[in-house]
Amino acid sequence: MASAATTLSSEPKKLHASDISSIKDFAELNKDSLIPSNYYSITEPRDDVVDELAASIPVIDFSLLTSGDPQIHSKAVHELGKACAEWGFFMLTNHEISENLMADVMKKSHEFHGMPLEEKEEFGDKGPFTPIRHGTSFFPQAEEVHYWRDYLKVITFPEFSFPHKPPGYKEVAFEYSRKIKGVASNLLQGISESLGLESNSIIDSTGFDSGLQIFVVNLYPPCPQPELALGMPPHSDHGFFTLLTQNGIGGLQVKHDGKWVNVNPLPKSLIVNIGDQLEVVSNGRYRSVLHRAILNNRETRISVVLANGPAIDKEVAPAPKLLEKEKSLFKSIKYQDYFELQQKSRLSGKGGLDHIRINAQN
Ligand SMILES: O=C(O)CCC(=O)C(=O)O
Repeated sequence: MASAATTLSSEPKKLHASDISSIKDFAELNKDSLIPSNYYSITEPRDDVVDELAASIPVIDFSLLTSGDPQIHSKAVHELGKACAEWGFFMLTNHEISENLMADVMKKSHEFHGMPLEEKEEFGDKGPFTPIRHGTSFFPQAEEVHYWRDYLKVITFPEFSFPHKPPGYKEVAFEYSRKIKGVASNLLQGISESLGLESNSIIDSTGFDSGLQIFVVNLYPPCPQPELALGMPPHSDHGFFTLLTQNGIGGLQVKHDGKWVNVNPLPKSLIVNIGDQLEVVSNGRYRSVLHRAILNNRETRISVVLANGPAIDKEVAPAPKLLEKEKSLFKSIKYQDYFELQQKSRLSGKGGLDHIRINAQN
């Protein structure tokens, strides 16, 4: 069995990710080596990336969305709907989550991944519904190609779980998870209104108040050949939307009009991307956005990503009011079943949604 201390020769070798428990440890020991050939995951040409569009990424001001002034509120709802329809992606400013809390979450997340592997062994990934999972790549045992990231994934809602170390992590994570849930709830109300539905319509029909929240902490170590590998492949997220913050190091790209756009978040903002369940309830009006994580060869990148979705036992379908004048584009499916489906097909873009799409001919 190859250990993290394996030294690569000048020829790229194939190295099974199940033999690497942490790409961070592997990268630290193999700084100047070629990466294993089964980490080659960039298949599209680099000129698919456009920088001109980065400045056009929509910005939503949370304080306007939650304003008590009906005019200000409805203008913000309109902007939110436009961002969801045109990009499926936006930056959220003035969201009321303190800078200190965000900094604490990032610091503790760094400390978690920095602990020796033996300290993290008890959290080893044992499957999608295990409350706490630490691992590398996405699902190494089932992949042909692996991804240059380590992760911690924790179910933080409806029940809160969290690693008991490093000290203080659980406490800041609890506070952050609850604050994000509040922001997500307000966003979902605004999104309902933007679709012409009652403010609480999606929240009530999908059991959002006891909905699944997954707290993901991705670590992407420097990669000696960032032009060949990815931290995460193009994918959409399974829930309603995901709120992301990072440690100041770029790497997220979103697909817009067929091109990859680099995301350079505004200071203190949260990055929000629309997930598959919102595409379903909005009957395709708000499409989930493809995104991926690219790498660099200098600095470690950390992203803290909170996915917020329906209650796992709820059947999710397009909102009935939207179907008064149009055909349903999706079959209804229990969120738990969708989540499992999406985990299996995640590495193929929006493969999860393809399973429940109703063909136009039907
Ligand atoms: O780290 C990033 O920028 C992307 C993370 C992501 O897409 C995910 O965790 O699903």
